[in-house]
Amino acid sequence: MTPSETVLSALAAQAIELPSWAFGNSGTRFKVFGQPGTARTPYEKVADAATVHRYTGLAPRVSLHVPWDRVDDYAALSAHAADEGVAIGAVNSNLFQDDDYRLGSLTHPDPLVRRKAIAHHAECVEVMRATGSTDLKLWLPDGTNYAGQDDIRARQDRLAESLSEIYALLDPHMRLLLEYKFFEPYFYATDVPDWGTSLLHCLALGDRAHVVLDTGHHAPNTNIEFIVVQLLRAGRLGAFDFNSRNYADDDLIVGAADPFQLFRIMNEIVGNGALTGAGVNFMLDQCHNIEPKIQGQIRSVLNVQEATARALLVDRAALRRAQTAGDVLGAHQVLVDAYATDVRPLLAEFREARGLAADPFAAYRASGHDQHLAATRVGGEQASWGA
Ligand code: PSV
Ligand code: MN
Repeated sequence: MTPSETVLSALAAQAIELPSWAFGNSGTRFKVFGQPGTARTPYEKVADAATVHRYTGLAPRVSLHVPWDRVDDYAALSAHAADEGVAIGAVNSNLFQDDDYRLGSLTHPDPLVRRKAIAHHAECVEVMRATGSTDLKLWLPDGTNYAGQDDIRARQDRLAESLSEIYALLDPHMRLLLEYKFFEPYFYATDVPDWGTSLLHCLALGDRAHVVLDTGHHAPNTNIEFIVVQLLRAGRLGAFDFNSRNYADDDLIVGAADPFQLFRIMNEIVGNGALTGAGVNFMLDQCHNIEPKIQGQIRSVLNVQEATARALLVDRAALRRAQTAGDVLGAHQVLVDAYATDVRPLLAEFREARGLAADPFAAYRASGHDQHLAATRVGGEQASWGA
């Protein structure tokens, strides 16, 4: 294969998983804004995700969040996804919206609350069986606000025990993905604050437990690509939750705040051969509070594709030579050259060769689909974060 054939075949294999919740209304603790045409049911969220895939060819799966996406018949939801041309991806449990979880979920001092939180995962595993999903994704809001509020060590022990019960619920082909976040909603001690804590629990669970790296879940200036390399090296990078942050867990469009960071992450993915076949699920975890949702998701997957194309253009032989020679700025320049390349013409050609629009974002905006949804999705209740 010529170098450009290698780039094109890598791009052709790329897959990004969309979050169902990106298609419902969302907001901040100040306000949730409704938008005309917002999906009202999990079926409509899946249809919107499929629209993103039809325009971009990049998003063949959609993650569910339970109970937000609770339906009577998950097999029917899965069949609907297949009819629309996509599949159900990861199933996210929800441990952050129940009164019982005020003092924690899987770490709660009361065994009855822990039991309830574990049982919720049995429901999620049933959803996985019915939909063909293979990834069970957990994020714990658990933590404490005050020194002495609870025993830090005991919480870790309870967490390990709860996780092992959940892990035992999985079928042999299923994985457990454990996300970390350094703060919020509690601020003194978070029970899974970082990749190291998540990794320790995953290592104790077994080889089907992997870490989820949400790009919005780090302190400012954290070197995320370093974490990517560490987890790849350990064989435990299970997934990304891609988004952008300016200040906190902003959940903005991936690549919007810092496209160079996204490039640096994808550079490590490509350089370490993890774009495909390494078990990394490239998911988005975003909310579109003020921008149109389908357009926001199209923009997002195209941003990831552009960053990937640039990463694929890095001259790795030249990079290695410069690194070996100790040529500090020469090595840096190799990366900057790839990052500065305008990959839009290459991607336009690539898409057209696959029967897609050269510019899927512009094509979608011109299609009138948003207006069609606004005119036809009337009545009922729009889906919303937390509903
Ligand atoms: C928590 O902030 C998180 O990143 C987890 O992935 C949740 O499931 C998701 O956000 C909810 O939007
Ligand atoms: Mn996340």
